[in-house]
This record gives sequence, structure tokens and C-alpha cells, in this order.
Amino acid sequence: MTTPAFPPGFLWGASTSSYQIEGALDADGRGPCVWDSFTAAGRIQDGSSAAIACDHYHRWPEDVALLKDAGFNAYRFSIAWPRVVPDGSGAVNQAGLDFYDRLVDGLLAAGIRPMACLYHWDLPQPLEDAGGWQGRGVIEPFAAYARACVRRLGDRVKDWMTLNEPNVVAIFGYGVGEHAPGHKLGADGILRALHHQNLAQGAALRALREEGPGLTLGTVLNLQPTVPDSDRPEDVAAAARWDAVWNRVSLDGVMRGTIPELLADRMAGFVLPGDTDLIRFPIDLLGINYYSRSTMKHEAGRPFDVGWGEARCRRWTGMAWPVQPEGLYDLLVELKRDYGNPACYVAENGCAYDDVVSPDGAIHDAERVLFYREHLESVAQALADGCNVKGYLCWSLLDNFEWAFGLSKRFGIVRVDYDTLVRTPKDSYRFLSQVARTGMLGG
Ligand code: PNW
Repeated sequence: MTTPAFPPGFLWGASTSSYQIEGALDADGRGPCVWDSFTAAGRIQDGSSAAIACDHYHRWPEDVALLKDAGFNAYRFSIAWPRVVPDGSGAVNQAGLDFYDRLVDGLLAAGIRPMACLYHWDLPQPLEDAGGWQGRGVIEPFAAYARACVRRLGDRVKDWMTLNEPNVVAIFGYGVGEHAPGHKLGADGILRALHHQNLAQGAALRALREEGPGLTLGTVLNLQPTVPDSDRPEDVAAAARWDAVWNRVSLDGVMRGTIPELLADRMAGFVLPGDTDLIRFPIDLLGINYYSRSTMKHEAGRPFDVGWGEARCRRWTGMAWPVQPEGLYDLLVELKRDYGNPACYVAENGCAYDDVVSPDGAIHDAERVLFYREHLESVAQALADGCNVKGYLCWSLLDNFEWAFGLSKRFGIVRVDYDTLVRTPKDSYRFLSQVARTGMLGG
């Protein structure tokens, strides 16, 4: 096959997040965040912490070189709110921004487009202490923080993403307590956290637009096409509820300024007049994190009476997540059909496996290579069918701190030895590098 599957100018690269790779949690005036507290409370399954993680804070030149050597032209990173505004609101710590200033200059010098995400889960602890995403107290501080970032970096960073996966924050952080800040507030807590993130995002997008009229603004949503576990009516209804919670509150909020019908009554108690006008915003670029579909069933006693069913899939990853590359195609086609074919990019897609290091030090991660190949085939097919996909960034550049799983789950295309901090590119790194260079998937 000689036809390029991917157009010239397509964005190729990797994503990371501040808390998962930086380490240096006490450096240069950084304040505490909810994941520091969650870790200190003993909530990380393997007992590890992000205190050092990949030491990216000090080793970033090496990581920029890895991106460059791969032939990537884009990189999504996140800015740590507690570095920039250590108390969450109030004084801006320019020393915290100095780090991103250096990183951005390094990326640009390497010919890599920096795509900055403002909130990848490191909520400043003082804001959580004041109610966190359960209330409105976070809205103005988030907009002020966004403004501080764009004032410092907006001359060089053209792509700004507000949130990363507000649904995962709401469900795991406030609903079931498996992520920081660890609350088990059930359905009501989930919907409040979703709504207040939507509002904070709306305020931040307006601040960013004011400061930088020509910037590319967007958000990053984890979208999972939702299917019922069986065709029993209660499972079909459960899947529809989950779709509303997982996908639609965020997606319909920003794209349409609407609240899903199925949830309107439950949200009426805290949605105020004018809220949906603030939440709706004409974004320029939608980031999509795709890992799998959701197969859901009726299960009494869980939030929204929804539980996970048995996914039908090709294989399973090391997270026991189903491998369902067709779901990515379905999702892109649905966005084209139902949401006006928005400019979008895959902002995360990847898998964890228990990588084996060969005697010669190489990592032949064939399962991960296959995962990427199959998902890229879905993206290529969606492009061929007219979907407005601008790029593909894998998750993740480096093995890193996988939240409640700690350092034990490895998502990187580059291995990190946590004793020596030595980085070793895996076969998957070479695979993605070749696709990025040629624009073709090869045989
Ligand atoms: C995303 N789920 O998290 C995050 O954006 C990354 O920080 C993370 O490392 C990556 O995906 C891999 O987990 C998710 O349970 C966490 O469906 C949980 C889920 C999905 C995404």
C-alpha cells in the first residue's frame, strides 16, 4: 500500500501530565495538592508515591530529546496548578511558571508544538479544603490561574486545553473515592463535580480568549461509546444513564450548552439560571482520550444503579481493560454525525502491560505495538470517512505514576527504571516513530 493513511501536517506525539512525571513536589514554592494528601493517607496500592516519579522536572531536556528523536511534532503536557498558584487562589508564583517556560522553549527549539493542559487532577489542597469541585469556590480561582498561565506562556504556546477527563475526576474522586480527594458521595457528588468543572472551564475559556484572541482553545474529554450488557430493558436503561453521566454532561455542556434530559431533575438543585450559557463555548479543538467502550448493566446500590458488565473484546490490557479499537472509530464517526464534525485529536490512547526487559535491555512490547496499530487503523478509517481528526497523541511518553496504582502500571512507550531513572525506548516507541515519519501504518 502506497497511499498515506494520514495527511501531511497531522499531529503526532505523546501526552503526559505534571503529577505523573515531574516529581520535585517541594521545588520552587509549589503548594500541596489533593494527590499529595491521598498518597500520604496510604491510598496508593503499591505504596509508591509521585515524589520523584520520572524526575521530569530535572530531566526534561532528555524527554524533549526523546520526542524529537521519535520524529514527533506535538506534545501535550499539563501545568501543575499548585506550582503556579501555591494556595490555589491568590498570589502567582512565577518560579513555578519558570519551569514551563524552560520546557516550552525546549520544545519549540526541537520543532515540537507544545499543547498545554491546565488541569490534570492536581487540585490545590486549600481549594479542596474549601469544598473542591462540590461547590462554586473553584470557578474564579481556575479562571485566574488560566489567565496567569497564558499571560506568561501564550506568546509561545498556541494550544490550550482546560480540563483533562472531568468525568474521571467526578466519578473516581468524588463518587466512589478511588482517586483523590477520595470522597464517596455517590451520584449527587458526581453530578456536582461535573457541573462545577464545566463552569470553571467556561470561565477559564473566556479568560483565555480575552488574553489570546488567536489561540486554539479546547478541552480533553474521556469519551467511551456505551453499550448495554444485554438487551434487557433495565440494562439498556442503565447504559443510557451511564452515557449521560460519563459522556454527555461534559460533551453536551461545552458543545451545545445543554444538560442531558435523563439527568435534568437530579441536577436541578444546583444548576442556576445562566449556568449553561457560561458552560457552552465555541472551542477550536476537542481532545479525546480513548481507552475502550463502556459495557454497562443495571446494578442496584451503585451510583445511578449502574455497574460494569462483561465487555466483548479482542483481548485485555494489563489494567484488565478491554481492547476495542472499533469503539474509537465509532466515537469519531458519532462526533462527525451528531456534533458537527468538530476539529478534534486523540489526546490519549494507550495501554499498560507488564513489560519484560530482555537480557540485552530491550523491551519488545509486542502487545502494545498491536494495540497502537489497531487503534491507528480506526483513526485512518475515520479520516477516510471524513472525520476531522487533526492528530494522534499516545498515552504515554514515559512509564509514570498511574494514580491509585502507583508506579506499578506501565503505560509508556519509553521504559523508566525507577531506581536509576534511565529511560529506554520500547518497540512501541519505534513503531509510533515510524508511523509519524511516514504517515503510513505499513504492513
Ligand atoms: C486517564 N477508567 O485516566 C488519564 O488521563 C491519565 O492520567 C491516566 O494515566 C490514563 O488515562 C491511564 O489510566 C483514566 O477507569 C483513569 O476508565 C481511569 C479510567 C480512564 C482513564
